[in-house]
Amino acid sequence: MKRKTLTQYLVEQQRNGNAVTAELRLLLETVARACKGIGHAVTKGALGGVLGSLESENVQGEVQKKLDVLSNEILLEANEWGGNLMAMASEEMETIHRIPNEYPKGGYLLLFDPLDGSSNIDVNVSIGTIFSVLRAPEAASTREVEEADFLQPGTQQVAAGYAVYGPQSMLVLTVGNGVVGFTLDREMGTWVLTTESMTIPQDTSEFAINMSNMRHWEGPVKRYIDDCLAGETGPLAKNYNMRWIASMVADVHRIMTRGGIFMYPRDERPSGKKGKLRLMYEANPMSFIVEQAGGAATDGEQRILDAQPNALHQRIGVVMGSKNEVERVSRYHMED
Ligand code: P6P
Repeated sequence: MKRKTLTQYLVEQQRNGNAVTAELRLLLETVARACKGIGHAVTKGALGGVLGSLESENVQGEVQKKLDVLSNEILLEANEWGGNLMAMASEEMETIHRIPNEYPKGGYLLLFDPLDGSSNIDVNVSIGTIFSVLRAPEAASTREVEEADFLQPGTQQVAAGYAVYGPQSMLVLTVGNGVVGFTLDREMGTWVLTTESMTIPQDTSEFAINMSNMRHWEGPVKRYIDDCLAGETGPLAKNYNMRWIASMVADVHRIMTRGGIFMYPRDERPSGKKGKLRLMYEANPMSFIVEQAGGAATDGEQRILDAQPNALHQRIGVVMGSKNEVERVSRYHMED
């Protein structure tokens, strides 16, 4: 059976009159090509001299890994000249990156976490790239694009995706018409369609959370996890399993594949009041993908995609995955 390539899928979406314009198709093909480049650097590991940390810190105050910076550069260089973007924003850059004047500009804004799960790079555990596409506001075509132009709710995304660099390299994408999964054919260097329609089971018995933060959680989260741990004799009347890879892309990809609930809730620490994960280039793209696959994504109570951003690098609590389980967690918050 001849499988479709990413280009064939995007051309079909363009012909079906979905939100995919020729400009968006070219943008997504460019991002996918850049993810191949990042995956290649990741796979080389020590042979590529790219493991380990730099002396520098990113805007989040996190020590930057060599691959963080390299991945960011790969995405910037790949997307600067294409003519489909007004600007880019990245976890690794404090301010937005405007398209240099020597290049043509286009109608989209690209946001990304170039290499999510960096703490796993040096220990050979799956990591990934997360990206989100917004339309640039009309007004930005007659003036210089500003950070405020990026501060759109997640419902405004026209596309979102992630690449996961694991035993297979996979690209998972939505353009608002369901979720598709591509596997990298390394011999041909092609993203090949391997899952026509990714859907998340509505129910689950598997939760993902960093248990070492338990003493900092708010009451509803503590009660929910306690009830999960109580198993079949407890109020939820079923035994739960637990996973935590500490790489959002890998944890969410597992949930996209077999269901589950991923939680990085806000907590009672001063540093945790807003949560750990970033809204614009982690929570929003992953929420768009999860919802398009029939799942749900909240900050524990409110739908993430409805959140009105007020800062490019703002954080948010994240609870996402199997719809009925996410709604269960919301009920724990309502009881509070
Ligand atoms: P912790 C990786 O640094 C990340 O941003 C997500 O990919 C991941 O889910 C989370 O942080 C892991 O955080 O506190 O468990 O190391």
